[in-house]
Amino acid sequence: YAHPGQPGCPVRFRPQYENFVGGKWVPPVEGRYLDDVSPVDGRVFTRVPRSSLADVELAVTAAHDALPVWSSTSPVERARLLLRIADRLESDMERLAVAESWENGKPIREALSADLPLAVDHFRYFASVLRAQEGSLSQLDPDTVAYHFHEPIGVVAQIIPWNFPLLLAAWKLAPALAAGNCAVLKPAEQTPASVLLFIELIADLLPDGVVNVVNGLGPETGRPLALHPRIAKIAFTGETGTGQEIMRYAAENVVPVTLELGGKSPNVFLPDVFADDDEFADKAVEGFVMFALNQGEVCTCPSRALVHESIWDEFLDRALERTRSLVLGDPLDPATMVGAQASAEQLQKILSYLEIGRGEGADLLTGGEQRSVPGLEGGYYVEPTIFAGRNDMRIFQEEIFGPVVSVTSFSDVDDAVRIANDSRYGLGAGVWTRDGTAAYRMARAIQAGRVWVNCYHAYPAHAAFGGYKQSGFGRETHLDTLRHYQQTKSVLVSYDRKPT
Ligand code: TXE
Repeated sequence: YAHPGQPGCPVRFRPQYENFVGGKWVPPVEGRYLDDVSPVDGRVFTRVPRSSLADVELAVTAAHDALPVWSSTSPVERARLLLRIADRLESDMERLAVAESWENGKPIREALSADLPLAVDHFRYFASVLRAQEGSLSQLDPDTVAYHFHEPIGVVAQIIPWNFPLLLAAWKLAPALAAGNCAVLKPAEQTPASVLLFIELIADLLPDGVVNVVNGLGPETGRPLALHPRIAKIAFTGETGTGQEIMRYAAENVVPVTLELGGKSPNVFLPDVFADDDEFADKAVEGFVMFALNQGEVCTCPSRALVHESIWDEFLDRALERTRSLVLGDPLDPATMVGAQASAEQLQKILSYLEIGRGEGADLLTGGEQRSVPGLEGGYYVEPTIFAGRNDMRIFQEEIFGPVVSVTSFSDVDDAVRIANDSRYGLGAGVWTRDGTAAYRMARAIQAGRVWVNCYHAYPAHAAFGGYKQSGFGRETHLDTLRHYQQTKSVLVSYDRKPT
């Protein structure tokens, strides 16, 4: 693929974007903008509003203006809109994938095969669950019933990070709209443009004010949005520390929150991985190198690998060989498997953890350095890195959010569960074995919202996703999500003719 600005590239970014408020593109009230830098080459390629409370105010008002009509549309009508959004997105996947790759640094092969198709399916999934959802009725005595209705919650604030800009916009918007809410979405300041291209693509389908987008920094735009007294719910994905702040804001207005936060997910390899089936062994090694998917900038990154002591040497030999064969380079080259880290700050954070790992005595088995890609010298590239060490080291306990895996060994299933659970986080986990009993025991004992058995990094709609412990709460990509965007109204009716 050509880079934006080069002949043949399907994406042309505007030099400047605006907020999307009440169905219109609206400049920021204070007239300030932020540069948007591509991590591929470290250069500014567009700019977006640096919004303030005044912009948030406009967006929340526009959403409230749209709410009475939108919240009373029929499920059929809302489902139809979601399906049209999905079709529109699908018809322009290549352009959006290139935009996302350029802005976030992820390999185009991943954007095309995962981010975009999953986003499309997400809208279709929520169109379906909406149509299938029913209320309920309780008969309290022969003459008294309680009807339960799922009502929209109102205007929702949705704050998303930069690692999966389009997919996470879909994860947030699809259930919110399905449930009959209006949304004010704040993209991450590092990756607003791909979300804005998506909104531009579907703008004519959306009734004015149903979806609004305000751009800007967390404290200047996200904070006033989350603190706004007319917001009825906050959905947030990002760092655990920011999630704690969001809960404090929500407490001000007593509104519900769903949080999808950080992780330090264990990926456990049992002794039978190399038993006799080479295909399975290859699959397990592929599962190990998933730590480099999306450059490790995934909340469920399998950043701790737990390898049974009996297979330690053989497993690491194969894992090292496979890791060294990962192709790092220009994200828009379809051969690239590891692209650029999303921002200069993230690059610095990862490099500092490479130093921390060395400093605390972990064995650096491969990688460990920043890389320069010819022709893209300003970009942010880091070698896939494997450390061996102990679970009490910082590189095993803290979220690095880069292509870095920390490996340790275990003696039996109980030991593996103990190590896996020795973490403040509980988002994802992987278990690799042909032993069904061991897999079941481990999957049930590991404190994580999603355990993959003999697979990893699959995020289909129709399987609930979310955290235990400090990885947050609430579930996405599932019918459960619809419930987070609804209130239950019970109408208790007496049909008794006798006077009470
Ligand atoms: O996250 P933030 P950052 C982790 C990862 C990464 C670290 C920092 O370890 O290195 O977090 O990334 C908005 N009020 N994850 O700083 O700050 C912000 O503008 C309201 C894990 O980018 O949480 C952005 O839109 N909003 C994670 C969003 O919150 C605020 C994905 C996320 O930014 C705010 C990303 C505030 N006070 C990073 N401060 C995951 N779980 O996938 C910031 N924001």
